[in-house]
Amino acid sequence: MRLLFACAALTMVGAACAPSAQVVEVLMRHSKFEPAVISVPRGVPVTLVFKNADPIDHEWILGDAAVHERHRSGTEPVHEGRADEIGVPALSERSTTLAFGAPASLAFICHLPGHERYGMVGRLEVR
Ligand SMILES: [Cu+2]
Repeated sequence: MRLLFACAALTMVGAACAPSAQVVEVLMRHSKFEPAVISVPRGVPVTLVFKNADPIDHEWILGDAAVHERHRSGTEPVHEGRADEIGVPALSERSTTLAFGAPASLAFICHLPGHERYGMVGRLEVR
């Protein structure tokens, strides 16, 4: 009961319901990610809050080279239910919570047509 209460209280102020969770806001504006480089500690849940300020849809796809190649070729157009593949409709907000067990350097890219070429790319560093 005590834990549930703590979670509810945390949720009211917009934080994730997890111990020591970090919140990182990622703005999608003018078809760019701000910030374009995100550094997070390993072993700690991180809640990423995506705010799309553009009048067009965007997405945030995190992964290794193979993941991005699949999205580039269009063989995985749908990514519902994946915590590391988030569609963010125009002028809306979405969030996801991830945790990483080991140091890593992963690209995140918007794979909607033309967006990667325009520069809608970034990098997540797990330290
Ligand atoms: Cu985009």
